[in-house]
Amino acid sequence: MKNKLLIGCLLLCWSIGCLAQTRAERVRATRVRVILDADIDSDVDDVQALAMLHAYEKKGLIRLLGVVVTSNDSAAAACTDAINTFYGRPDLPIGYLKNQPNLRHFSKYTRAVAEAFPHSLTTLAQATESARLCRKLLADSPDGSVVIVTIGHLTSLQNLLQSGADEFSPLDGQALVAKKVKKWLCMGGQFPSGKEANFFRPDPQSTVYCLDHWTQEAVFCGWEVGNQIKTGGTYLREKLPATHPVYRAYELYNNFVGRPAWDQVAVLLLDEKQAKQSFELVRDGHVSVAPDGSNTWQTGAESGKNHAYVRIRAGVNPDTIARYMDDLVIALKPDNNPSK
Ligand SMILES: [Ca+2]
Repeated sequence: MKNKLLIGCLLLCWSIGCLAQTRAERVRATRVRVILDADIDSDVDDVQALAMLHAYEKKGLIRLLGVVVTSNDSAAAACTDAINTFYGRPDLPIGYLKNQPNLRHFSKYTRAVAEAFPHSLTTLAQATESARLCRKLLADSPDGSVVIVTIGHLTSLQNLLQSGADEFSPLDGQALVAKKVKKWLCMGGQFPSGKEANFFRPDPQSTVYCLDHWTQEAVFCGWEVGNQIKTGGTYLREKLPATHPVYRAYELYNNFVGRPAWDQVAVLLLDEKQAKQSFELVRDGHVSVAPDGSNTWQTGAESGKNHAYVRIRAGVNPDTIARYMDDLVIALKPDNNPSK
């Protein structure tokens, strides 16, 4: 009798454990899946943007599938791996825009961060070609489940759209994106018109191509939005330990003078509640890009495009948004229990 009771208890515990596990798996499966495409090199906002993504993953808002590094800085991929490893994601896939003729080291912080924090990606040969990694991550995802966040120039995204069928999917890049991607969040352009670096440097043709061939929803975070939001100043210096990669990156970049949060705006949009408090979306037109990378918001005309651009909501103090961004990074404790 005692044995039967014991077996019954064990079966009950096992069932409860299975139910809990199934619920956890369901929650993980329904999180927005995110691919970040960043140019972690000449500016430091990419670093905080990546840290915010790790924070959102720990909060259960997203599932970070991988990071594409669209940069010609030779230490950018290693720096990315070091940050991912710091946040308990040493195996997070990293893609790299390969075969760049002008590969060199020029960033103020990438090599130093890579040298100071453990990581396993030590040569670029270990990184997957960026478009190939995106194809694999998209093919492995449910339909309409992925958000691509670009916070650098658009060469890798163009390569994805131009890619052909492979062992991951029989679909070409444009069809694969149309099937798997829900939305593109893009730090790029200036609104309602202007000329911004991600769109014109070094590859404006890729911007024109991506805008022409993108069929899903696209939300643009223009230069003028992040330019009002300054993070990475003395507040971050006082709150983070000096042994933190975000601390080191901002210290090396400009010693905590503060820096506009251009890239972080695109990441913040993943937190719908916070995004609604901070921003509004203008949807009365579409983005058009000239061959030199300058852009204009065309209102009214029927374009068939599902575009929007971001504005700071009236009455919202940009410093409040900056504090939210810094606090996300400050509150995020590194651990070795990744939420995969
Ligand atoms: Ca960037």
